[in-house]
Amino acid sequence: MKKTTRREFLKTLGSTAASGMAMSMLSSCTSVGQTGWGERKQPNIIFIMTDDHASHALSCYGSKINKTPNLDRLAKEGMLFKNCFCTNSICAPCRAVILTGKYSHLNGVIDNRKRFDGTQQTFPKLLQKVGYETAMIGKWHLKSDPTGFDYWNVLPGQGTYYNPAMKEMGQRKKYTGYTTDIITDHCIKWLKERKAGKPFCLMYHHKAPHRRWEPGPKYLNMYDDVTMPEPDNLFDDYSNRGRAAREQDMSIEKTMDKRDLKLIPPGDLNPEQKKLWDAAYNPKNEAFEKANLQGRDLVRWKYQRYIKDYLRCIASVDDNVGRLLDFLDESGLTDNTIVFYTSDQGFYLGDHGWFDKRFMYEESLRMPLLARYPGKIKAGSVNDDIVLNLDFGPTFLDLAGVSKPPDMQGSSIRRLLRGRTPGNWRKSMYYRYYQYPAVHSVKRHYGVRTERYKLIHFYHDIDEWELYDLRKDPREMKNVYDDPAYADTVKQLKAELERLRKKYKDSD
Ligand SMILES: [Ca+2]
Repeated sequence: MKKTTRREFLKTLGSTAASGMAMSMLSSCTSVGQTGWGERKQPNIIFIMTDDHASHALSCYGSKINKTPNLDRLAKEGMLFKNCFCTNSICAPCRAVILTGKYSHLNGVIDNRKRFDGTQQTFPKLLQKVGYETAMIGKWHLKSDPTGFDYWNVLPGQGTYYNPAMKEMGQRKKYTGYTTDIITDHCIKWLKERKAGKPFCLMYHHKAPHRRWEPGPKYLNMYDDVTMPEPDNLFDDYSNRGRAAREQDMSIEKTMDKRDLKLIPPGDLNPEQKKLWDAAYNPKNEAFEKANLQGRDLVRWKYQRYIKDYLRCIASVDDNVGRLLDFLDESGLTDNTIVFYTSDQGFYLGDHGWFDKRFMYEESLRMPLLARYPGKIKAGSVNDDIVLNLDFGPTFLDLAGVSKPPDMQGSSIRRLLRGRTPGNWRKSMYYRYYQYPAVHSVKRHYGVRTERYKLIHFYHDIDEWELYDLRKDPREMKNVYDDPAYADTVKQLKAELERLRKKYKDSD
């Protein structure tokens, strides 16, 4: 059956909706006084997170390069956040911020090398205390085993795209197939088998579309016949910027290696998968070898190879999110489940000539954020307030009727979800990145972003300031820090930066 047909079918069932489904819907709610919505029932929460999915690769955010019909469904039926930002644009730190509602310097995971201290307070633990059944399935990436979950089944470290090993409640098992499909299978299985009578919080976390962007068998030839539009600054020469932009090591031109570019196949394919892979990539690679490209032509080829593989991975994510949303429809869970979609941070899709993340520049600072709660969040609504990954934990707690512990630093976005932004909502955000010296050579920096401006200080082996006027220069191509016309702005932003550092207790 086609998706729309199935949904229409369920609608026509109306209140008689297969009595079993109705029962499961009722039994998955618990009365606990009032939740943040002023209701007596606690909603179920599904928190979908991907890894490195930039918002400009979602069609609901205006992507020029791909379509994401199932993710768009969440935007169409819920709210899209235009200005959701991370506080430290790299994998493990983002995850630790989300779990704790605290900045990196307080939760301890300042970079990917640190181990998460699972004994500390997290929102899943607090949800458990008020009766939620909690599960964490997919990419975890925090070194220590998950805590605060009744069930967990996670990829060790980064995990693999094919035939993944997973650690289920401490036990390692190996699976055959494509990881994006397998993680979704586990989520649907858990939803079917969870305890009746309890509201739930499910963390459904994909590895995709993280480097090395290995597409699933279904999409190995997707986009073969199209040429993707290039970003306008693919050949950025970093003039008008500082040393940090010039000295990074994350360019398509210089950093991408043969495995990234699929000139060497992935190592973990089984013979059947390898056959499909070779059939898809060998002819493309032979044509490339023959063409003997140089200079800008070579960069252009690398960009095409990279972006197509990245988007092929996203196509599988989109399919699988659709599969999960269909399951919610079929099992009568849609109406009492709030679904969030985000990515641990943004990514460069050839912008500035780069891939990867880390910088406080827009493409990696911004996270996609979609939220759907039928009848509660207005369908097709858009919010442009400054929202942070720091806010997710407090939001989930608020939705469950739990007040935020005083040491959590974010704020619940519940009122934003209702279309009523409080008058005192934040007008600026604080950012800090630490992982240097390290892979990709992005220098340490911290900064402040307001609706219009961004001030960044690069430090450690450098002492350089950058200021961008985002209204005039949304692509951040010109540092105007030394422009006398912005002297007052610099002064104000420095004061704001100090205020935020104090507020968030970042004193070093
Ligand atoms: Ca990431």
